[in-house]
Amino acid sequence: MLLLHLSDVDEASWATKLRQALGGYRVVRRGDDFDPREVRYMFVWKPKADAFDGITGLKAILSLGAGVDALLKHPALPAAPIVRFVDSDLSQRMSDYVVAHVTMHHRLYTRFRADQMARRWSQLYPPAASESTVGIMGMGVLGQDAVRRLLPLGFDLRSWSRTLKQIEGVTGFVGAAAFDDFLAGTDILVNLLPLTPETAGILNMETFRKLRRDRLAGGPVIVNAARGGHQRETDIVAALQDGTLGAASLDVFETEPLPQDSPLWDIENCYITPHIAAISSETSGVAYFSQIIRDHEAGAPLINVVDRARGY
Ligand code: NDP
Ligand code: OXD
Repeated sequence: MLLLHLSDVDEASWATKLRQALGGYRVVRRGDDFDPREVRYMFVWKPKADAFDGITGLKAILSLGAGVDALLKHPALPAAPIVRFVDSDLSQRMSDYVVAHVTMHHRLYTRFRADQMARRWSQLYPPAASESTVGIMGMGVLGQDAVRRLLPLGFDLRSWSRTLKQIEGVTGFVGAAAFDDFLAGTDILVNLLPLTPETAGILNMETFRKLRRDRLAGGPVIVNAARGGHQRETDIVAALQDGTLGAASLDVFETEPLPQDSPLWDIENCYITPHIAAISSETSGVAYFSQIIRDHEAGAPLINVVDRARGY
């Protein structure tokens, strides 16, 4: 039996489609009449505190989110393996966001928009893409897709990850010891890390001060599409105001929705989107998770299992 516990999405629609995809396999929702001891799979997004009450026979927890940081903090999380969402549609959407914001900042959008508003004709040539370095933190599923999309645009690319990823055309930096070198040559810093104790708060003033300053007019830029817990918003506000950063694109926030009184709303060179960089598609999600259940029921091992010790 599969139990859905999805918040903030259309759970009824997911249930209908999963029932169709899984044929005779029983799919239930909270409020249905079922014995929790018979639940073998749970499909979750933002599960409530009591989500796992009475569930004793789980084979796997299926996470609608690619990021599992919040799930791992659930106080009653069962020990069953967690399968996270890995999907080419999700990767494509995230890369769309990354490419849009990287190219916008590379072409000095903030500066020329301000000039237009002031009816100012002021020529300034942005560096060529090949002279501009995009540094991507996190070279997993999303980071690798992002570099695949950025490479043909001609950017100089560098990556930072825990273990070395050898990708043609991308200079790889590994671990804490190489972090400063990675930052020193980066003009546009893109964050696609998972939120873990090691990566929490990584987008802070100390990090911003280490970025390359002499390439992009206005200063280096950050693009955060991973988690709000990666950023120190008071530092971002200060860095945007004192010129340590030329601009920031933020899709995620320490508190979501971003509070009305956050100073970030009013900062001209801060580009805010409401955690929409990449949504998990119902169509591909249903295909992905139903296949996982079918395969696992037929004896195949689970795929894309979260390493709880690593935190992602
Ligand atoms: P992956 O698990 O595939 O990749 C994580 C990458 O981060 C890996 O390259 C890993 O290194 C690296 N990493 C982890 N810890 C460290 C560390 N301490 N130091 C250096 N590198 C580290 O994740 P995804 O690419 O699938 O997703 C990344 C995040 O994107 C998710 O966790 C989620 O928070 C966020 N997200 C945001 C969305 C949005 O709409 N805004 C939508 C979907 C996801 P290594 O390769 O060596 O293991
Ligand atoms: C995710 C997200 O982790 O949407 O999938 O943030």
